[in-house]
Amino acid sequence: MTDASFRFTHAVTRRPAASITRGLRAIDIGTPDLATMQGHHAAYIAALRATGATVVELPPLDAFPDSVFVEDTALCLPQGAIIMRPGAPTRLGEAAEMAPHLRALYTTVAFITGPGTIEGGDILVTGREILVGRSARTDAAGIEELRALVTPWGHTLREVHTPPGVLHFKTDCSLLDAETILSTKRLAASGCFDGYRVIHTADGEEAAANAIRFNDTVLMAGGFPATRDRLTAAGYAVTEIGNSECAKLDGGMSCLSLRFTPS
Ligand code: CIR
Repeated sequence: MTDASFRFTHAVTRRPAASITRGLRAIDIGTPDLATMQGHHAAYIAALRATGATVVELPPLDAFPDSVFVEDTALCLPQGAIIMRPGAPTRLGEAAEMAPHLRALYTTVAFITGPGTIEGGDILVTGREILVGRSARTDAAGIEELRALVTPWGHTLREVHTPPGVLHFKTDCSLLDAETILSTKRLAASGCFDGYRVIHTADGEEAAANAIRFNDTVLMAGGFPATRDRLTAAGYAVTEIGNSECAKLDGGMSCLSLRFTPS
């Protein structure tokens, strides 16, 4: 068991672009407001920095409306970084934009070359394994290409399923410590976390499931008091961050950063 699943020296983020108003969304519940999102994004970065980590802020990429959601472009492991191959055609180019920044920080950078697709939002690294949810964005070929890369690095990859109608596996779950998962009841019911300690999101607060454990704090979206109280009662230090604008694009806490300790 290792703390490497939630202790990090670095995070990479990208500022939201003005084109965020054209970001992908499953259901249109309103257009995100750039200024409000910038404020939330700044608070998010401040919370990461408050843990002592180095946080890289990349400039906005107007050509890619969803590029603030950097998590989907790479998987960062202690042994190296792997550039993903997003399943959303409008997001494919974001991966190549991320590669040079990770090359500057990592000795080893590998690539998912296709034809399969895989996005970081479908990947949960725990203290003992890598869980990958098959979804509308992540297919069997993408998962197998990732498996071939991480197995020689000593990781065990387990394929699981993202609930129907849910964008990414991690839309519905987060790692709280090496052995503890925050999950919606609908996802945990699949049995994919059997053997872990699971804390459920409160009923009606399923959107709180996408949180991140980053060093000594758990960043979670504001507005979910019952789930927040469960986490604090379980002993976690919680930082709440506004997420109203990212939520309009199906984004949450994990999507906004790549978190790692480079090797
Ligand atoms: C998308 O549909 O790709 C973006 N609007 C949201 C991506 C959220 N990313 C994540 O959960 N890792």
